[in-house]
Amino acid sequence: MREYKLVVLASGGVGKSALTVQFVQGICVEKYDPTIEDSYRKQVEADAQQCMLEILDTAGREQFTAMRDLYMKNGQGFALVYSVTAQPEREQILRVKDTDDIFYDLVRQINRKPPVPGKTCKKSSCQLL
Ligand SMILES: Nc1nc2c(ncn2[C@@H]2O[C@H](COP(=O)(O)OP(=O)(O)OP(=O)(O)O)[C@@H](O)[C@H]2O)c(=O)[nH]1
Ligand SMILES: [Mg+2]
Repeated sequence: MREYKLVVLASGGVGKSALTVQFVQGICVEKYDPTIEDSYRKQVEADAQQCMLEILDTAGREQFTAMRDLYMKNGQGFALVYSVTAQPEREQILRVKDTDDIFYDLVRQINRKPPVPGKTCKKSSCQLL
């Protein structure tokens, strides 16, 4: 089974852990407990195949961000999270895309761009490394 290394990134307190735990465990975490680093595994069917997601929920707070270079090197797909409040576009995007789950989309994006041995994308705008 193919494994996908997904990394959830953002500044502190915007909801990375809440988003990740909601996806992996289906529960809503209301308590704010700043993350140092948590990793989760979840088997899902995405892009018509069974796959194992390894999701790294990272630290947003500055004092816990020493490992950033390492998980950026090892990760394949990155979910950049930001806080959205009262944005009418958000509702429109969810309606048009008919989706609420970014992790399936990351798997699709990784599948579309298989890694080329010896080549690394250096573009700052490139999400798949
Ligand atoms: N109302 C509301 N609260 C949210 C939402 N997402 C997260 N929260 C709350 O915001 C607080 C911070 O959420 P976390 O998921 O812990 O934030 P984080 O980005 O993981 O923070 P760090 O681990 O410090 O980087 C928690 O109390 C959550 O319950 C949301 O979509 N709506
Ligand atoms: Mg967190």
